[in-house]
Amino acid sequence: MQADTHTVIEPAANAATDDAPVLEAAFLKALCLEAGAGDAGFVELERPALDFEREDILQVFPGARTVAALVFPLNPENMRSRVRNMSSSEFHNASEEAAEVSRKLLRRLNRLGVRGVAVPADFPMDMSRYPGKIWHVSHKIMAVQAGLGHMGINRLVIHPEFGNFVRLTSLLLDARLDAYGSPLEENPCIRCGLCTAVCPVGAISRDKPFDLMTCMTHAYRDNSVGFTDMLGALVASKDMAAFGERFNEREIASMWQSLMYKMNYRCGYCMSVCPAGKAGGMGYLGSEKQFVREVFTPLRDRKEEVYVAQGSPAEARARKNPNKNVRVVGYTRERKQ
Ligand code: B12
Ligand code: SF4
Ligand code: SF4
Repeated sequence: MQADTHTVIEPAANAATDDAPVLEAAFLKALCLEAGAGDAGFVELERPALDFEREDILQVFPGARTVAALVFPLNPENMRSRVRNMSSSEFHNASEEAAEVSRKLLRRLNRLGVRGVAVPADFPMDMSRYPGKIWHVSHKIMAVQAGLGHMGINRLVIHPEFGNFVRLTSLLLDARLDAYGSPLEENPCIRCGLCTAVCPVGAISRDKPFDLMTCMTHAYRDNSVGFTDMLGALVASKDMAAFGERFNEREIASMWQSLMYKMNYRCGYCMSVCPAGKAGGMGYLGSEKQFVREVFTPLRDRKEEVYVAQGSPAEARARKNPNKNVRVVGYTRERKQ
């Protein structure tokens, strides 16, 4: 369908109870794909599954009536590479792509009389709420509700075609649509357990909730938590040698890079090893054995620093792997490593 052959449906022709502009869902989806999204789906704001999300969404845009969930495929081989800046840069590039496409879409929709807000895929977030919930829209929930995929055991949304290799974002629109998406009947997760096995700190398990703090302590070391730790170490260290015990040269360089450029993700292995979905399936490279040898094992055995809280189950898990240099974090504690 040509995206520019349809415009707004007259509100009177629809069941809408207010004077919101009404769009055809098929038209809006075509517009999203034409603008560069890999996939798109839509959710009405009053859906009960959004009860917990609605207040924050209305804070962002009081006129919001519809959420357009957008999917931007990531290149799987960047995400699987053991040279991890390949995956960090792919994340950032996809976020920029998502922002550009969202802005383009809003300009087009504005000409049709539809207003909206483009929500960032990730950062910047609302630091006035730190250390609380600094994001206002949970893109994973929007994508699931729009029928674009389901969360797997790794808590990432797996799209049937692109696997979990997707950047997600959302547009909040004041229009209503003639039809909305609904969650897919099947979850693409094949419950292979590779994500639980590769996580260096044991943040993912089949039967327990995702351990946000454990993941954040390690994967987001070069974010605000690690930065605060670094400031604490600076204040508490009597000289450069003492500071060097807390932050080695490699760690300082990594933090510098995050501050100067964009955040360096320390991990994301649970995404790298996921073989679900069509794009993930290609990861088996013809054979599960080969996939484990070429993707899973190099990440599991990668020599690297791993960040954990003292005495935590994450510390015990990380210490079992001889390839990991376990670093106990927290500037309030005395420690030697
Ligand atoms: C906060 C956040 C994080 C946090 C928490 C992760 C999480 N599971 O929520 C941390 C810092 C740990 C994190 C890490 C990562 N993230 Co992140 N993150 C977000 C953010 C900002 C919000 C996520 C969210 O909506 N959480 C709330 C709900 C939906 O999450 P949940 O999975 O249900 O988990 C929660 C519940 O289990 C709850 N919970 C835990 N225990 C209990 C117990 C009870 C009783 C209850 C009720 C709830 C509960 O706490 C969990 C955390 O909030 C989004 C961007 C956005 N604005 O949406 C990106 C996002 C989810 N992140 C993303 C990615 C890629 C990552 C990383 C791979 C980054 C990296 N390279 O390290 C890792 C992967 C970690 C993982 N396996 O989930 C992508 C996911 C893409 C996809 N395919 O789904 C997103 C969507 C960014 C984007 N635009 O693409 N992230
Ligand atoms: S790695 Fe396996 S178990 Fe984990 S989310 Fe992907 S398919 Fe599911
Ligand atoms: S990003 Fe790393 S630390 Fe966080 S859950 Fe995934 S594998 Fe574990």
